[in-house]
Amino acid sequence: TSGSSKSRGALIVLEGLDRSGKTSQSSSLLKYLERLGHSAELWRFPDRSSNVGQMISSYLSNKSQLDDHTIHLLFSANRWERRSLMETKLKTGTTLIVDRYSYSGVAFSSAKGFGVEWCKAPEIGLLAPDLVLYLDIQPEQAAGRGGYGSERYEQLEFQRKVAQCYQDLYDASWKIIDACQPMEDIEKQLQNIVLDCVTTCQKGKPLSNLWS
Ligand code: NYM
Repeated sequence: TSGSSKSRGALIVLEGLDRSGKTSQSSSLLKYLERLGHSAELWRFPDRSSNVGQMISSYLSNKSQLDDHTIHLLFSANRWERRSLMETKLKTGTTLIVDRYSYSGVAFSSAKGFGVEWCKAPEIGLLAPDLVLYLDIQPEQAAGRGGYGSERYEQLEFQRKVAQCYQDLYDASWKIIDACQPMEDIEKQLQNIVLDCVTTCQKGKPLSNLWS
């Protein structure tokens, strides 16, 4: 029941191409859950605040070069260094809205040509999300949204490959949301799905690990 100290929080992940609206929708979801009185936090990966995160950040802004395998493993390490805190938060009843997770790791690296199984391997044992929300947008439309910044990967040709890799990762449990609808419509759809998930987790759905 709501308010029970034993009920756990939900692990909710937003995925999508660059400029698909994940970041705005994540903050909007956080406010929504807080308005309803839920304990919730907004997380994002890469988490640029750690030492590993700073290496990633410097790579993304083209201030450093790294071997493609190395950066893949750093993204994964950046999730591993938050795993235990993530579990504690969830078990103590805080819902986490997470802007990008292992699926970004796999989609962006397999878009470089790595095998999906190789990409997934370092993610095995991280917490499995209770819900994956995919903000679906055509790469061309995303590119037209105020343009990409100067970060690595923010190029149409590459985003097309990433879109294909995301498609290869989809399973029936993902909620695919058309990211080209008016923002308020997207918000409403996400709110309904998320509330449902939060309730299911409160009722005792067990936590599990990737990659199943
Ligand atoms: N990215 C993100 C990866 O390549 N692998 C990962 O594991 C994660 C979490 O980093 N273009 C890429 C996707 C983005 C970039 O993300 C930075 P953001 O959401 O722009 O900070």
